Amino acid sequence: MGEAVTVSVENGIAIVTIANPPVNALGHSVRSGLDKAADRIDSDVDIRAAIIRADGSTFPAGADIGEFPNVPQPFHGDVFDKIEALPKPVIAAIHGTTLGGGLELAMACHYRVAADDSKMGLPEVQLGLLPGARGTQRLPRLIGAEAALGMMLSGKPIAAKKALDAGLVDKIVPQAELDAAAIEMATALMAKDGPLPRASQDSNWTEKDRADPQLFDRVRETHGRSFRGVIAPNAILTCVKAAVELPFEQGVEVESSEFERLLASDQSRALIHVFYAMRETAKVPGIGKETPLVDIKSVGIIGAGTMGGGIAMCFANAGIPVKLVEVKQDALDRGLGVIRKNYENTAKKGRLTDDQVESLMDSITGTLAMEDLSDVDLVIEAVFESMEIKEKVFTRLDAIAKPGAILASNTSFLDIDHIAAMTKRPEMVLGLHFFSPANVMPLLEVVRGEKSSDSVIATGMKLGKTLRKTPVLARVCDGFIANRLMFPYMVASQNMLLRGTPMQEIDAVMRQYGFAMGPIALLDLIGLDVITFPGETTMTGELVKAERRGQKLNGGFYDYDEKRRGTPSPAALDIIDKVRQANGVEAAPPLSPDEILTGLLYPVVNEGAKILEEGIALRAGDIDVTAILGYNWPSYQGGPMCWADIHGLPKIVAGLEKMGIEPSALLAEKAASGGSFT
Ligand code: 3H9
Repeated sequence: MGEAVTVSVENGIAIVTIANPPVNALGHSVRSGLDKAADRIDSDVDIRAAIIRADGSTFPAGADIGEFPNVPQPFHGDVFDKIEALPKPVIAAIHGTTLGGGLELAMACHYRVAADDSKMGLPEVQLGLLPGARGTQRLPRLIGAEAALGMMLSGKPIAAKKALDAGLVDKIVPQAELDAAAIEMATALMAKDGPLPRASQDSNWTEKDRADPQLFDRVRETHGRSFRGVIAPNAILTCVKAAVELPFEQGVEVESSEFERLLASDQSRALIHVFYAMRETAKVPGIGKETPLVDIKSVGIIGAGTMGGGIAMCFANAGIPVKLVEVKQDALDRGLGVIRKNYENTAKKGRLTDDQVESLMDSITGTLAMEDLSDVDLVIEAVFESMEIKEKVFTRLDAIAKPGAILASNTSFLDIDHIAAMTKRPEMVLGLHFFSPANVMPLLEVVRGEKSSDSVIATGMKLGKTLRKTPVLARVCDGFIANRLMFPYMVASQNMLLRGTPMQEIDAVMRQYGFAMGPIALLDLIGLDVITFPGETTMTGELVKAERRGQKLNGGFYDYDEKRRGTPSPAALDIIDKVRQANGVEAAPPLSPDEILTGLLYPVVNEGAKILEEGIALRAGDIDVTAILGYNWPSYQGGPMCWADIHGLPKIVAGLEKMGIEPSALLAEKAASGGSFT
């Protein structure tokens, strides 16, 4: 491996090149290299200007996250300050995705020239952090506190053109001309005398911002949602206030202490875990670049209901033509109608043109003949969840599909191995479990049957990426990872309700934890009929019998007003009471918020441990990702397994035992040995 930072001098210009693949993260070697380069630029009389650039796909995409939670040394901010203090002009030549510490480095340079297709951002908030290398102090001075807060609170990058308009960069040029443009700029600057522009000393914006007393209230209002549950946004606000009100050096002190506080927090530990876990799911031991893939150029989908239709949209969106099969014309028409309506709604919001809607619809062909699937590369079955029906579908499909075609089921809990056994090609069968609505939800569970080939699994995982979803590999079991994991949560919440804890209290505790809605409201949203078998005498079964199907029809546990705000339904409370009596359950005093939280979450952690122990999931991080992407588990809690580690495994084992639930062997072992899941 070469040096992470090299310096060459040509015609009085020092060209400082960063080379630290894959994203030129500002790890120790890069920071030390930049520190030495700054010393050389300062002391070498032959150097009259400098350019900082990067090899590879991007200017640094940030600090090296792997060094956290330690405070890295030498500290980024100190190195950047040294660069800004240089008496010779320093130009940052920016390309790719210049993020976090990378943008902070660029802001410490005196000038910035950027490739016109590059992006710049400060995504630290997504890691539970803030831009801790003077970013909260330099950005408000360059583009104003309001725009700076917009970037820091959303964490979203902006395009080069917008950066130019905002005053964040001085010039944009086509990527191919970037180096030449930087050299041209340096040459012109060498001939010029006068003070260098230093962001830390720029007071234009701070003076304006000080004269705008409503600024921070306005920002709080505009970005209200970003503040929910998380601590980093308030810390960012504190730092930017300091940037507006205090001299740079004092602002830096505020930033450093806030950064270190966040770095030591559970939230950043959880979010950094999620960052790595999201990227790790795609890695499957034994499957690599050499594993042959099946080329998926066309797809068949059986069933044009909610799931089938949503899956068809995923493929159409990815530019892969779809044949959509139904048994009856009216069901097919209905399915295609729903798809069209979804696309038209997107067009109404301005996110598709009318022509795009037509061309997407053209890529989905409806048919009543399964025989039409004889030439597609992949078939996904999305029919009613009955093994009897699936047996018939797969037996027939096997006879129709061409040799080498992959046959997948979208079942959410049925046995993939049993389904595969209906065919003469079990090695070509797998589960592709989408979450509803399939065109929106970002998770894809790829379910590996006993006989699924490596090539089929590799193709399934790749498909996740093609469809812009995060693929997670699961083995066969009832409910795979996400649904199996959350089943105890749903059961526990209903037991609490049955024993007399009010529904609104159960839901409030879980909202407080960070879920968008609590488990009881979630049941109403999913639809009580969807989760209940006909004739069931459970609470949900009795509610369905009373024609209460949830939000969509007559309310469920809650009654809903026209704004979909729920209040506990007296009719539902009556039904709960009857079910309680019929089952001989005694009402107990309502549980405390802590008892609700642990009563709902400990069983999930226990199930997660079993999923891991049985090899259903490859790693604890995969379980966390399925919970976050499939069930909107708050990412700042890290998912159930990371949360368990932070919360304390011995406490969870003791709590489970008190509830009369046997802790899984893996959980008990980890708790006893001081181990952790993540
Ligand atoms: C920060 O800067 C704090 C400072 O304010 C203050 C300091 C005091 N570090 O995503 P990909 C790895 S906080 C270490 O698949 P893409 C990644 O894990 C940082 N590793 O590629 C993966 O490894 P592997 C603020 C990193 O092309 C590989 O690179 N910056 C980092 O889809 C490829 O990543 C961010 O939060 C990193 N900073 O997307 C930016 N970044 O191959 C985070 C990536 O072993 N990064 N890796 O799985 C990104 O958003 C995307 O990676 C990026 C490329 C858009 C750059």
